[in-house]
Amino acid sequence: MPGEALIVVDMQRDFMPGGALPVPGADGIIPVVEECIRKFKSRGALVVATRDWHPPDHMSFRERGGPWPRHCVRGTEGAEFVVELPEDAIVVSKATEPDREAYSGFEGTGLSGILREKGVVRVYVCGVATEYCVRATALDAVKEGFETYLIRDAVKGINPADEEKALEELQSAGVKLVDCSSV
Ligand code: VGL
Ligand code: ZN
Repeated sequence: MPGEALIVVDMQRDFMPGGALPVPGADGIIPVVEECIRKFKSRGALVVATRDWHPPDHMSFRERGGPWPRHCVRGTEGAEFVVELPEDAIVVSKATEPDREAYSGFEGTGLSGILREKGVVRVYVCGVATEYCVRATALDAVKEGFETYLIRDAVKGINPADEEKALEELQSAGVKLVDCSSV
């Protein structure tokens, strides 16, 4: 429906099993995410895909004292999308500056302006990782005033306990949980 956007968070090779920063089982949600994309596309919703798009010397990498192995370096194979996206999908690159981390797709990307300009009032979030970039993106969506849904069977976390905690926090913040089959 017009007024709706699906936000697909960081479905990139490095976050899949075998990648540089694997989210266990994340390849299992690929078909579900693709089904969501088809559904939303066919009902005229906007499809947004965020991507982690780091410079080679990003501050979040271990060699700079950060918490993560080097991942999703811009232009590399590891940063490529693993889901089929519609031609008119809006691609949002985040955490593109060496000295700044950004987990949220809204952070430093202009995404909220883009969505408002297109008349979006309701967003559905899916992708990885639930307790990092999905969490931050959904929380910012609420803060920006969008009616926010999280597609429970189309997200995956790194750590199950942290994922569960994030889902509870999101619900307290007003995010509603749905399944791909019920949207
Ligand atoms: C992410 C850790 C580091 C994510 C990105 O997409 O959730 N997690 N960079
Ligand atoms: Zn990252």
